[in-house]
Amino acid sequence: MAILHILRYPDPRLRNKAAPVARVDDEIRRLIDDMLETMYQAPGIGLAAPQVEVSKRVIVLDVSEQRNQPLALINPEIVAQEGRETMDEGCLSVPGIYEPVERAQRVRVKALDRDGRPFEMEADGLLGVCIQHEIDHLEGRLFVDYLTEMKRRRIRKKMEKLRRHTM
Ligand code: GNR
Ligand code: NI
Repeated sequence: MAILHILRYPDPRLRNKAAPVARVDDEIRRLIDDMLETMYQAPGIGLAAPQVEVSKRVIVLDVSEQRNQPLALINPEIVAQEGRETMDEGCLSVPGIYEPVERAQRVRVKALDRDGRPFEMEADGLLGVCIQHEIDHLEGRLFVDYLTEMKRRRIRKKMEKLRRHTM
């Protein structure tokens, strides 16, 4: 297993639309394991492949208290949603920033598991938010896109300044 490098906003590579996985093979399973290890050590509750420079439709999640319920979704699609709810969000690609974002309160998601088998699940609460946040990454969308232009500008400046200090 390996810890992967996480891209930071405003890196343009975070804006690419990720490609569907054509075949779930050992290479994809290795990617999932590396993404889980990277997510746990960050620490985060989710991670999308584009954040680690892999432009494929793969996401991992674990919102459990004990950090022992890893989930991997390949080619995930939201097939139904209901309600609206606002929760504070953060992102490993936008470290240190937490802002309220409104999303669907509940989603039904279709995906492939790590054996390539299709499954469906419903999610609300933190898991529901996280799944929507990760699927956004696959589309090149970030949670800051839901904020006002003024807030996004401020965050971008802060990230650019932070980068200059750490280089
Ligand atoms: O670790 C994360 N926490 C989080 C908190 C609220 C809403 C969404 C998230 S996802 C984030 C990890 C991440 O950046 N995934 O893309
Ligand atoms: Ni994120």
